[in-house]
Amino acid sequence: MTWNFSGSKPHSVTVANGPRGFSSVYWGQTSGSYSVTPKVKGTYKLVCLVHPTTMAETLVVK
Ligand SMILES: [Cu+2]
Repeated sequence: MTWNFSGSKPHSVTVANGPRGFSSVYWGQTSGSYSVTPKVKGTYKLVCLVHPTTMAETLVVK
């Protein structure tokens, strides 16, 4: 999985709940990318720590 950051506002991608934790830089990035290869199956609830109430997604690793 790769997330690309662009634009003027910083964002992060962080596991809020799931079988394993991972996170990009918690204060957010405005450029570049973050990659992770989840090796543990399960459901990962992801949030942007800069915008936790409006930016979230679910990743299911089978
Ligand atoms: Cu954000």
